[in-house]
Amino acid sequence: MLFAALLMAGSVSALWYDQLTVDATVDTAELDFEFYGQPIWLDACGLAPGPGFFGGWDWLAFPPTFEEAQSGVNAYINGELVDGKDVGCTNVSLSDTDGDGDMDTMDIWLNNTYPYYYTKIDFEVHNNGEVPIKIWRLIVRLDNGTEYDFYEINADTIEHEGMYLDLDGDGKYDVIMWWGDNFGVQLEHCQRVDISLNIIVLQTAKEGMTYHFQLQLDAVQWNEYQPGPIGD
Ligand SMILES: [Ca+2]
Ligand SMILES: [Ca+2]
Ligand SMILES: [Ca+2]
Ligand SMILES: [Ca+2]
Repeated sequence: MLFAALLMAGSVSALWYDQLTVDATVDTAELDFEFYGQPIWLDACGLAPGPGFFGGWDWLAFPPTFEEAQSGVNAYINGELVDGKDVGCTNVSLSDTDGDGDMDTMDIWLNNTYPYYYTKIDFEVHNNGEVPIKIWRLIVRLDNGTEYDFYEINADTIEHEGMYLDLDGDGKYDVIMWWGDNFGVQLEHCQRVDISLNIIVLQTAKEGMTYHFQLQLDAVQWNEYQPGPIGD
C-alpha cells in the first residue's frame, strides 16, 4: 500500500512540477517556462565610466534600519550616484542547465563592491509550455551550497523587509535583496511577466570581494498552486 502511494505521489508531482534547474526527468512537455530575452541591470561590467543607465558610475542606496524593516519600510532606493565613482560593477548571466533550449538559471555577480552599493535587475519570465502556470517558489543558491526557498506565504520577507544574505558564509550579512511581488501570478501560454530585484551591499560585507549567487524559479500548473510548500 505504502509503495503504491509513493509511486502515485511521484507521478503526480511529475505532472505539476517543472523544476527549472538540474533534473530533466521532471520536465514535462506540458509545463515549461523560461527566463525570457536578456535581463537589464544597472552598472553592468564593461560600461565606460559615466552617469545614468548607460554609464559605469556606481549607484548607491541606503538599507532600512532593523525597526524600519520590521514595519515594512523599504530601503531608500533613490538611485543616488556616487560622484563620479566607478569602482564596482554587476554581472548577470542566464544559463540552460538542463539542455532543453531555454534559460532556467540566473547567476549574479557583484564585483568589487562596498557598503551601500546598489544594483537593480529586471527580467521577464515567459510561459513557453502549454498549460497556464503560476510562479510558486524562488530559490536562492549560494556558492557553499546553501539554499533559501521563498513562497508567497513568506513573501513579506523579500517584498518588504528584504532578504538578508550571507553570501560568503562568514556569519555576517553581505547584501539585502528585494523582489517584486509575482508569486501566484497566473501566466497563460506565451504570456510573460516582468520581475525586478533590488540589491544593496551592507556595511558588514567585505570590500573588494566578488560576491556570487544563483536564482532559480519554480512554477506549477495553475490549479496545483499553493502559497507554500507542496507535498512536503
Ligand atoms: Ca524548461
Ligand atoms: Ca561601476
Ligand atoms: Ca533549460
Ligand atoms: Ca558574509
